This record gives sequence, structure tokens and C-alpha cells, in this order.
Amino acid sequence: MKPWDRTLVDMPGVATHCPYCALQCGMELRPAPATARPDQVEVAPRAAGGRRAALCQKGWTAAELLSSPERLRTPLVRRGRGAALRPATWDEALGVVATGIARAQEESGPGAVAVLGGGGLTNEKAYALGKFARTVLRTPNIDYNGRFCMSSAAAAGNRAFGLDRGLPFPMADIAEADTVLLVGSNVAETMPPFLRFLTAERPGDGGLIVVDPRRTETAARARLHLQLTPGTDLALALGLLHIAIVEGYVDREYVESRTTGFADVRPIVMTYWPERVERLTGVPVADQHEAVRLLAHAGRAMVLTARGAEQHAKGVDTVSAFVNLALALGLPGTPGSGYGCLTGQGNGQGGREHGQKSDQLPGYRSIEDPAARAHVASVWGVDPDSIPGRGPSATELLDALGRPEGPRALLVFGTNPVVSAPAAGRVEERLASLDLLVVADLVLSETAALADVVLPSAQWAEEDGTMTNLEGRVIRRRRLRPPPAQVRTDLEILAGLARALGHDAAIDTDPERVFDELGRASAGGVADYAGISYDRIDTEDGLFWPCPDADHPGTPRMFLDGFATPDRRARFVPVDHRPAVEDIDAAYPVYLTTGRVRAQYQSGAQTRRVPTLAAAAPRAFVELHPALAERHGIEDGDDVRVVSRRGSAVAPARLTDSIRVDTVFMPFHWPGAGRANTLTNPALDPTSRMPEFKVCAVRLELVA
Ligand SMILES: Nc1nc2c(c(=O)[nH]1)N[C@H]1C(S)=C(S)[C@@H](COP(=O)(O)OP(=O)(O)OC[C@H]3O[C@@H](n4cnc5c(=O)[nH]c(N)nc54)[C@H](O)[C@@H]3O)O[C@H]1N2
Ligand SMILES: Nc1nc2c(c(=O)[nH]1)N[C@H]1C(S)=C(S)[C@@H](COP(=O)(O)OP(=O)(O)OC[C@H]3O[C@@H](n4cnc5c(=O)[nH]c(N)nc54)[C@H](O)[C@@H]3O)O[C@H]1N2
Ligand code: SF4
Ligand SMILES: [Mo]
Repeated sequence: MKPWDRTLVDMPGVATHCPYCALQCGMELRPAPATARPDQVEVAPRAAGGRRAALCQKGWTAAELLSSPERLRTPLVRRGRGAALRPATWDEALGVVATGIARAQEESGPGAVAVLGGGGLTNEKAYALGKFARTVLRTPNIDYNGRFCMSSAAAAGNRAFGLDRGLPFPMADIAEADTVLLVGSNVAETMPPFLRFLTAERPGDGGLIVVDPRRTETAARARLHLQLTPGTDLALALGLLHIAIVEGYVDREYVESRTTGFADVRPIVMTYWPERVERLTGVPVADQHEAVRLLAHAGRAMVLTARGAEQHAKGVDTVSAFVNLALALGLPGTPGSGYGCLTGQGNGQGGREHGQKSDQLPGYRSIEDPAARAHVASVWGVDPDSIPGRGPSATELLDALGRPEGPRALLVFGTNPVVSAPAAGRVEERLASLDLLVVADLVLSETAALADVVLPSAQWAEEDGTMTNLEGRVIRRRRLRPPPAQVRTDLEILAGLARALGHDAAIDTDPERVFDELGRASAGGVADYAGISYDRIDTEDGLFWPCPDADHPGTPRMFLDGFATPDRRARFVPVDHRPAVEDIDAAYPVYLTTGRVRAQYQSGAQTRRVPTLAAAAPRAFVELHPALAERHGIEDGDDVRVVSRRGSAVAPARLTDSIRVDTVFMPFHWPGAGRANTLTNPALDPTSRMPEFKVCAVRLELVA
């Protein structure tokens, strides 16, 4: 027996990872000693993946939700419009779902049913969800919340390098770099144990540079803080490359031998002289020069982006502009240097590789590539022609629900769009117009509360599986104990639904067998997991993809001897700056940007139900500069109404001079009156279909 196979009786516990963010910190779980409540679980940090043991407050308290009175313990069914959700048996609940699906599809075709997944699902579940949609439902309408997350960086990585792995190098390399340019990330709150890698002692004349409209805790630790206007990162990146060219910092030999397209980028960049960039971004000319000098003089340098730069309707071009800068300086594919994106969700990396994305089949394959379809069809035992084509992205899918040609039924696994989707008021309307809304969740999220059928899913400590962390390392989630009697794993739920729809063998319920099947489906693809097994992960402290066969050691560092493009060269992509889709004007004179706080996670469905975290961050707030507050007669703690063209939200003011005078910030973790996403702009990036979460125009009113 392996140590992680032990049950409650034969302690000490299981070695697993945190359920929340992409850092996937190592954890050991044990039943609490006899003095505590017998169903409680103790959490201890555990060294894993070459990192020392460390957890943030969310990790330490993660087990509290296992025994929470607020977790779902039985299926719920709404028997008729306007009726309340009431407990039901699994047979009844799955019967209602199967009948509703059959009716919708008989009347309106396979696309009448849609599926929304999540980047927190294990690889096995993400894979099974995609397979379920394509082989059981046969619908093209499946997408997931990663569209809201790292999709812009993924698209930019694909077009520059031919492949998207958030960090193409191990996290630990970041601590060894002389200079790190961090664009739009507040890791001090979003990945606290990671801060150590950024604030590491840097030998020589290097340092950390942070680009953020707010002097966050992360920015306060930086050597240089570029406090730009929200939505102007693209102009800044063009300006930094301009300086690099003019000052002679371009690595000519690297550009010659390892890239193509520099000549197309140069003419645009040459029009972004420093004074113009200062006018567009607010970043002083001297600071622009200093940033380029720190990057160019470093022996090893890294450019990292996160949501602040990416969650824009020009997110892909913005990331491309930073990749262009990194390429001009010769960083990607050079040992110790590089470009990377900090993926956010627990399985944000693996969740985008195995087929819950609308345009994708397992192994990061394109659903439009005939060879990919043929390969996956052979693993699934179906006719390639029976696999549907690509569907719409998450925001577009949500917007189509209940419309004349749109889906009439929706199944949700692992996302809470009523809180987290842009223009969330409109999303609520769309959900209400469905014939059937089915939500599988751990708790009664705001989306589950609107459902016709709610299915209770097992939590992380009650299931086995794999996750792929932000550096591309495939790791094991291990089960401490079984779920409560009437709670099922997502694999069991999908298998039960498939059976109820007449497909007995489509979905396996054993995670290890599903992982092996996923490995076969991914074989030969970009994200090749074929050589990874549960046994190898156990003995080798995780494995980096690609790992094509059982003898392959995995790939911690990518691109060292060529990029994943046909000619092995990275591509410069010519991009130009453009303003935010909704710029400020007389009626809406202030920028709103949104993001996170340390003690809450995402839509807050989980963390708002953990008492310690709820006490640490109990409600939404509006962060604003004292000078802006004074103009509106607002004092600290006053209720402020924030009004955008989508609607209004009310939350108490939090005054701080760490934010730009023209900008307010709201965290998005809360529903109701303080819901930031009532305000946000659903305008999409043309390539990634990423909504413009990070900038829209608002006006402020003091609530009397
Ligand atoms: N505590 C906590 N941790 C989390 C999460 C959570 O919900 N809570 N979620 C996880 C997930 S899924 C993700 S994606 C990551 C996200 O991790 P981060 O990217 O660090 O998170 P955000 O707070 O969304 O945004 C980061 C910063 O972008 C800044 N910003 C806003 N607008 C702009 C802009 O126009 N340009 C630039 N350069 N910066 C801007 C904000 O001021 C903010 O400080 O965190 C992960 N970790
Ligand atoms: N304004 C604004 N909005 C944003 C962002 C922003 O910065 N600003 N960030 C965006 C980003 S980066 C992200 S990633 C999204 C995230 O937003 P959401 O997609 O809403 O993320 P979560 O709150 O993690 O939702 C996960 C839901 O699934 C449940 N769940 C957790 N694990 C499982 C599981 O294993 N199985 C099942 N069936 N259910 C599970 C949880 O209880 C929860 O209800 O928000 C986006 N929205
Ligand atoms: S940093 Fe992320 S993975 Fe680590 S303990 Fe906190 S939430 Fe969990
Ligand atoms: Mo995210």
C-alpha cells in the first residue's frame, strides 16, 4: 500500500495539494485529533515540486468547507417554475435532467444543450466533460471559465512560440533571474508563497519591476513601479521596445537566428517615442528608460504577465507586445531567461489542454484539424464525423442562452458566472430564460441557486485526480476519505448522466483509468501526456509535459533548442496600441478596474463560506484616492454608488493614496449590491474572446 492510500483508520494522512490557485502548494491532510470534531480535517504545509512547505490563509483553511453546514449533501430539484429547490434522490434528479435534455434536443437539435466547465476541475474531469459533450450530447456548445482567465496569454503564446505553456520553465528559475518585469499581477495577495521568488536577493544591478495602476503590496516590494493608466500596457510595451531599439539593446544575433518578423514590428514601434508613451500611459520617460536598462543589462531576465495586462479587449495584442520585447532582448528559449504567463486557477493549465474549450480536443489539439479528429475519435471509439465542430466562447455562449437559435438547456461544472462573468446582470437574465439549468457544485453558489437541478459534487479531499500547475508540472490530487453518502464525484455524475441518456460506457468513473485514456488521446498532440502515469507522478515529484513516452523524463524547460513553430523560430507579431473600448468621458469620468483580495477566491462561492476568510474579507469595497474622494464629498467608509453603462453597484469607500487619482478598484468576489461584474464591459478580444474586465468607465455618487 502506498502512503496516500491510507484511510481514516491507518493515518497519518495523505500527501496532496491545495484546492485553490495554480500554485498548487503541497499539503498533507489528516483527520483532526480526537479532541476536535471527528469529521474535521487538519491541514499541514508540505514541501513539493522543488518548493519549500508554505501555504497562504486560503490553503490553511481549505478543509473547513469539507464539514461545513453549507455544503451540498443531496441533489436538489425545483419542481415547477417559481417553486423552491427541494431535496431529491439521484434517480429523480438525473431523470429530470435526462428528460429535459432529450426534449430540448428532439425539438431543437443537439446544440440545444450547452456545457460550461471550469479551470478548477482535475484533468480527468475536464477531459470527461469534453468527451461527454462531444460523444453523449454531440453538442458544439461547450466552453469554460478559462476564457475569463489566461486565454489572451494563451493565444499570444501560440502565435509567437507555436505552443502555450504558461511558464515554459520551472518557477524556481524566476528567483535566479537578475531582473523580472511583472505586468499586471499582485502575487502578494494572489499567490503569497510565490512572492519569495520575486523578491529574492538579486545579484548585481537587477531587480523587480512591477506594472500596475495601484501601488499594491507587490508593487511596494519592487525596485521600480510603473503606475500606468488602466488599459495602456500595450502602449507601454511598444515604448519599452522603442527604447531598446534606439539604445542598441536588441540582441541582433538572437533575432537573426531564432526569430522571424522583426522587420514588420519595427516601423510601428518607432512611432512610440518615450514622450508619446508618457502621455498615453502616465509612466514618466525616465522610468521607461530605467525599466529597459534593468532588463537589458541583466544576465538573466524574465517578462511575466498576468490578468492586469491580459483581461482586456486587446489582451492578446498586449501580451504579443511584451513577447516582442522579450524576443528583441533575446530572452525566450534562453536558459534562465524567458517570457511567462502566471496562470491562475488550480488547473488553469491542464484545464485548457484536454477538451473543455470550444475549439479544442485533448492534447491541445484543434477541433478543426481532420487528423486530430481522427485520432481522438479512434480513442473514443466514435466516427470522426460525429464529433461536432467548434462552438462559441464562454461569454458568447452565455449571451446566446435562451435566445431563438440559442441553447435551451445548460449544464454547469465548476464555475459561478452569476458573480464572475462580465455584465453579470445580463447573464442572470439569460440563465432565467432557459428551459433547464443544471449545476453541479460543492455549495449552493449564486448560479446553483437559479438552477432547476443541483447536483452535489465531491470536494478535493474526497477525490483522486491530477492537476497541472502554472509551470506545466502534472501533480496528483489524492483522496483522504470518501464523500458524504449522497455526494458523488463529477466523474460519477457524468457517468450517471451518460447512462440516463442511453450511453452506458462513455464515461469511466475511475480517475486513474480516465487519466490513462487522456494520455492516449493526447499522444502526439502539443500537450502530450502519453508518458505520464499516476505511478510516475508519485515517484518523480510530478512531471512536466510534453512527456510522450514512459522513458521520457518530461520537459521542465521548453524552447531551448527551437520553438514549436514549423521553422523552429519564434514569431514577432506586429501590433499597435488602441484605447480601452470604453474610455472615460464627461458622463463617466473615472476608470474602474477589478481584481482580487488575499482572503477570497474568485466568485467567493467557497471562501465566503469559510468563517476565518469571511471575517478577514467580509464585503466588497471601492478603493479610491483621497483626492478623487474629496471631489465627490466621499469619506472613508461612506457607501459609494459606482455607475457604469451596464448598471450600478454600492460598496463602502476605502481611501488610499496607493491608487491613481483617475481610477477606482473593486474586488469581484461578492454577489448582490457590491457585485463588481454588474459594471464590467463584456467587450471581447477578437482572438481570445477575453472580456474587458480590467477597464471600463464609471461615475461615482455618494450614497446619502
Ligand atoms: N486571493 C486570491 N488569489 C487568487 C485568486 C483569487 O480569486 N483570490 N484567483 C486565482 C486566479 S484564477 C487568477 S487568474 C490569479 C490572478 O492573479 P493576479 O493577476 O495577480 O490578480 P488580479 O488581482 O486580478 O490582477 C492583478 C493586478 O492587475 C492590476 N491591474 C488592473 N488593471 C490593470 C491594467 O490595465 N494594467 C496592468 N498592468 N495592471 C492592471 C490590478 O490593480 C491588480 O493589482 O489569482 C489566482 N489567485
Ligand atoms: N470583474 C472581474 N471578473 C472576473 C475576473 C476579474 O479579474 N475581474 N477574473 C476572472 C477569472 S481570471 C476567473 S478564473 C473567473 C473565475 O470565476 P468562477 O469561474 O466563477 O470561479 P469560482 O468561483 O472558482 O467558481 C467555481 C465554482 O465551482 C465550484 N467548484 C469548485 N470545485 C469544483 C469541482 O471540482 N466540481 C464542481 N462541480 N464544482 C466545483 C465552486 O464551489 C464554485 O461555485 O472569474 C473571472 N471574473
Ligand atoms: S497560494 Fe494558492 S495554492 Fe498556495 S495555499 Fe494559497 S491558494 Fe493554495
Ligand atoms: Mo483566473
